[in-house]
Amino acid sequence: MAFFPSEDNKNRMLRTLKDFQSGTEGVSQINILLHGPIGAGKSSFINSINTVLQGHNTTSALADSSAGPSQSFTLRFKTHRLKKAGPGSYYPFVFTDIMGLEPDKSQGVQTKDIQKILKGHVKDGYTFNPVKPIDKDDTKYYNPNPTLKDGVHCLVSVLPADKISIMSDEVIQKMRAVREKARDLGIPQIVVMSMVDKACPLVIENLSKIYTSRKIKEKMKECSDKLGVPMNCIYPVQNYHEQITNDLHMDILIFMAMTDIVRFANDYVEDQDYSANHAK
Ligand SMILES: Nc1nc2c(ncn2[C@@H]2O[C@H](COP(=O)(O)OP(=O)(O)OP(=O)(O)O)[C@@H](O)[C@H]2O)c(=O)[nH]1
Ligand SMILES: [Mg+2]
Repeated sequence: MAFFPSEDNKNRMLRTLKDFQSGTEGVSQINILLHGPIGAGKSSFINSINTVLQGHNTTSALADSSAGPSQSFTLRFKTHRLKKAGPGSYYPFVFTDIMGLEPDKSQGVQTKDIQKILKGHVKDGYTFNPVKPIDKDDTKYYNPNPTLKDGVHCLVSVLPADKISIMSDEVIQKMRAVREKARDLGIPQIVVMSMVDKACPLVIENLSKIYTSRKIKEKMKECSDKLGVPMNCIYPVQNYHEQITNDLHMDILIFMAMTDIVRFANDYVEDQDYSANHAK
């Protein structure tokens, strides 16, 4: 890897994110959707981005440590904006952290709901009904005519490195179905592989070992095979969850994922906008 994890590199990525602005008319913010199994670290990833941008620990997306392993904490379709310095100022990207995907049909968000979210049909604040997807009759939360600004601009699949091997086929199938839908719509996607600290004993002691750890490579390969994505779309991270102070390597890994998410999403929005304007 030609990349060298230094403060300089970190600050460069921080600057890129701080300066980012959507250049597309009518689309003032980038919509990022996180999906993945229950407890994969989706909420923690949003908190971690907030932490690296602020430079100190935060808890905006409310990662929950008390929820049991089979009960998803995030039930509502809620978008999270990240605060910038200055009153009322926010970063021009928003995250939606949806309820975890469950193998059992009666639990977790339905694939059909996610497909509607991708297209921008579902409005902020909707509460998922695990036994019934949203439909047109829901006048409060269903948007029948979404435009580019309403849809998802990047799909982020979150997989926990320590549990990839034991994930059920049903969950993998659900994730693949969502990914395929996103692909059909041309939406860019990346995979965030969380919990790297739990997957490799060398990394637990010293996160800088992540760049050379064979175990982490193996786990990335497993993600790649199971979800059918190339290795270069997989970003290993350790989320902030109990650390009080910022760590250079944690920051760098989170920034590497985030700068690419924003870049891919922005390219997608520009391309869609260009195609729409030239089809007229
Ligand atoms: N060791 C470690 N723990 C993590 C990491 N990321 C998240 N956690 C912990 O894992 C648990 C689940 O994380 P969440 O962020 O709530 O997971 P989620 O995907 O939002 O879960 P649901 O909303 O229930 O689907 C929490 O107790 C987190 O503190 C990580 O990278 N390493
Ligand atoms: Mg959550």
